[in-house]
Parts: sequence; C-alpha cells; structure tokens
Amino acid sequence: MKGIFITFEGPDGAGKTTQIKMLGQALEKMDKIVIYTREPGGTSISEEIRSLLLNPCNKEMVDRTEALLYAAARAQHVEEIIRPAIRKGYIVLCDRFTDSTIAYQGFGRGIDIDFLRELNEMAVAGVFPDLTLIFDLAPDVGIGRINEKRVGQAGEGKDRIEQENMDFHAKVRCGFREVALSEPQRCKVIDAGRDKETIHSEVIQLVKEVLGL
Ligand code: Z5A
Repeated sequence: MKGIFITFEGPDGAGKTTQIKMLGQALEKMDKIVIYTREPGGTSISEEIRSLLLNPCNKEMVDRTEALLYAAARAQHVEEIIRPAIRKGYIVLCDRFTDSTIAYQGFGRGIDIDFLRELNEMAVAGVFPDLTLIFDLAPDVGIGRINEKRVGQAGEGKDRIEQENMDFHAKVRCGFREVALSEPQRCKVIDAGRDKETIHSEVIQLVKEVLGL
C-alpha cells in the first residue's frame, strides 16, 4: 500500500510545527503510522547541512550556495526517509519541502524560478507531495510569534534566515501565495492568523479528504 505525503509550508512562525503535532496525534488515534520530519534536516547528513544553512555566523554564504545546499539536504532526505516511508504505507508529515525553495530562494533571494523548479525536480527524483498545506500569515505576526517563543529559550538567537528584514519576509509570503495559485489541486491555503484549534479543524478536514475518510 502506498503511503501519503503531506507537506507544511508558510512563512516563519506561521504555526506549522504546532499543527503537525496536533494532526499527528489525531492520526495516531486513528491507528495510522505517522512519520514526522522536517527540512532542511531529517537525516544526519541533512541536519549537518541545516547547521551550515542556519548558522548566523555564515554571513558570507552566497545565494546560489544556499539554494544548492537546500537541494542537497532534500535529495538525501527523500532517499533516506521520505521515499521508504511512503513505500511502507506510512503517513509522512514534513515541515517544509520544495515550495520553501521557491518562496525563499526564488521570491526572497531573486534566483530564477524555473532554475529552482529544475533543481527541486532533481532533488526529489519523482517524490511529490499528495497535499501541501500553506499557512498564510502576515510576516510581522509570524516574526512576533518567534520572538515570543525565543523568550526563555536560553542561548537560542535568531537563525540566519530569520535575521532577514521584513521586506524579504513579505516577498516570501507572496511567493507562497503564488505557488498556491499555480497548483490549486495540491496546495491548500490556510489562514494561520486564527486560533490553533480552529486551524486544526480545517487541517483535519483537508487531510481526511486526501485519505478518503
Ligand atoms: N528554508 C529555505 O529558505 N528554503 C528551503 O528550501 C527550506 C527552508 C526547506 C528553516 O527554519 C528555515 O529554512 C526557514 C526557511 C528556510 N526559515 N527560517 N528561519 P526552521 O525549520 O527552524 O523554522 P520554521 O520552519 O520557519 O519554523 P518556525 O519558525 O519555528 O515556525 P512554525 O513551525 O511555522 O511555527 P510554530 O513553531 O508552530 O509556532 C511558532 C510560535 O507561535 C510558537 O510559540 C507557537 O506556540 C505559536 N503559535 C502557533 N500557532 C499559533 C496560533 N494559531 N496562534 C498564536 N500562536 C501560535
């Protein structure tokens, strides 16, 4: 039996991680096997690449290096975690995937979108999400949530991408909206400015449709 692959996308602080946990718990109560993973990351090689990408000391990283590193982390993640889990019939919940590359490196950094699409295709080698939930939120609200979350987390400052200015984050939000418009079958936009439970109800509804429940 083929599994289901669901990706969670959106600007920083949109509440993806929160909703993945809530959805995962609900699915586990239905006796589904759930794999939780994230990008960049999910494997030891990809987590090492993540450290390079998010380390605020790496200020000299050029945009092409950044794009290629996200793709390299993705290729490893797909082969080690995502493809095998789908083959086993599991439900894979992935915090960020290819659309983040289009939104951040394409719309945010200005790298050619067609080039990034080809790069994504090479990285995923045929593994595409069945459903993508795009959490839409004004960047100042998202960054505000992250700042609040950081209070009390000793030693954790903003990462390299979070340190970008509001103009960058606004472009990223537009990027996600464009992705959603270009692939309405796969991508569902969720208003992430509402309370967690209301968002969770919408998420469950959309996921049940994909699962045929
Ligand atoms: N990136 C890229 O540029 N290109 C790529 O191809 C890929 C990624 C794959 C990964 O960072 C970074 O890499 C990311 C994009 C870039 N940018 N940055 N930085 P990450 O994985 O560390 O961070 P993230 O994915 O942006 O996650 P996040 O910032 O932690 O946000 P989140 O997961 O969407 O939100 P959350 O942790 O669930 O919630 C944040 C806070 O808000 C928390 O305190 C919650 O309790 C609270 N929250 C959640 N929902 C609500 C609601 N509904 N109301 C009020 N408060 C809420």
